[in-house]
Amino acid sequence: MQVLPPGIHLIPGYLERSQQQEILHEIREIIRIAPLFRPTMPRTGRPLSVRMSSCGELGWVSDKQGGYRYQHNHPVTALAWPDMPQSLINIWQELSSCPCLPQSCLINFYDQIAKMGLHQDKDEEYFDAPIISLSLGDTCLFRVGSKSRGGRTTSFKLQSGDALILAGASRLAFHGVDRIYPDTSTLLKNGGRINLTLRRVTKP
Ligand code: MD3
Ligand code: FE
Repeated sequence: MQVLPPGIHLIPGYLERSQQQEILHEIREIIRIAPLFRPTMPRTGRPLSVRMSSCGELGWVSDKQGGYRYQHNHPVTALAWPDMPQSLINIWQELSSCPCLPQSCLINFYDQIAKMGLHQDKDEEYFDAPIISLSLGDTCLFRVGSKSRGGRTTSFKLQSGDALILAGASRLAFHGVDRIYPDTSTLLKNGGRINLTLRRVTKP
């Protein structure tokens, strides 16, 4: 059993296989309306290896000109983001211990070679609510550190169906995804990993 930094709670196997399949079906419907896009880094314009979409009232986007931000519309189609499925709202209410509603579900898609460098999630204007993360598909190696860059880090695997709660002292910790382990799940027919992060963005 691994000791996680304060405020991080891992619930291995939180979602049963049938629930994972139901959520995956809902995410596929969302992506049909709001296709995965590849965000680019502020200033450099360098593309991320992760492709993204969102549902809920706000979605996270990034590009060379505008930088990291939440906005009401998809950056390519300009349509409003699809509604957040009730199944995800229910999970937020079960795990978040926050009376507020989630405003955004960021959908990250990793192919076999995608990764995400160490970063902080600080584009929200409200940090009192936790972030709830759900993993679907191939296993990844996840890494979390402290609020300052360069501190000690802890690594652990996230598997399909796992839930992670990021609250309190860990809410502003540096974190990233070092690698995807190919062919470790049969949930996604073409492999890869989907991570969903449920978020409160504005002050309730
Ligand atoms: C720890 N996603 O979307 S989820 C992100 O697996 C992001 O796709 C990763 O980092 C992924 O911003 C990690 C778990 C996670 C999410 C937010 C955190 C861990 C966190 C915020 C603070 C500390
Ligand atoms: Fe993050």
